[in-house]
Amino acid sequence: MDEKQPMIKRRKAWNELGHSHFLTFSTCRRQPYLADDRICEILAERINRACAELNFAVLAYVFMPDHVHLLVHPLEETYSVSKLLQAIKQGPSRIAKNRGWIDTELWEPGGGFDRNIFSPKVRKNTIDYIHLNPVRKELVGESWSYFWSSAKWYHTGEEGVVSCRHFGVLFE
Ligand code: NI
Repeated sequence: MDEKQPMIKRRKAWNELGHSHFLTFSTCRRQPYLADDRICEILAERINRACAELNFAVLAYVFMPDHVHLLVHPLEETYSVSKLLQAIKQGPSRIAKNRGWIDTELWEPGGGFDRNIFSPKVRKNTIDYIHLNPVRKELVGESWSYFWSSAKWYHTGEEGVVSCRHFGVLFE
């Protein structure tokens, strides 16, 4: 997360066709729970499933050890970001606790942040921002060598753990 990035609390955001949503949510007390690949795998699977069921496309994502950035685009006029977040977050938390991988909740209480994105330029900048997270934290030298992100897919076309889509019209 970058405090300089202006964000709107989720309850103040609104749903509107044509907007992408830049979602950010953190682990409980910013514990590095997502350094555990087992939890990341479950999270990726839940994102794929929730987006398919609720008709969202993922434009970009990164799983950092203590937070997640997800840029999604609703494919239907009526949609609920809070339902999407619930569908994404509940399962991994329950499973990680049941299996004894973590001893608190997985996620920080509250919805995190949801920023509406209107313009192609901001959408593109947001994708770059997401992909550069692991570089800024010096986890990797190049964004596309980070496993838990869509940077590699953007760079090489090789499918990552979360299925992403590109819509040219959103960037024109
Ligand atoms: Ni971040």
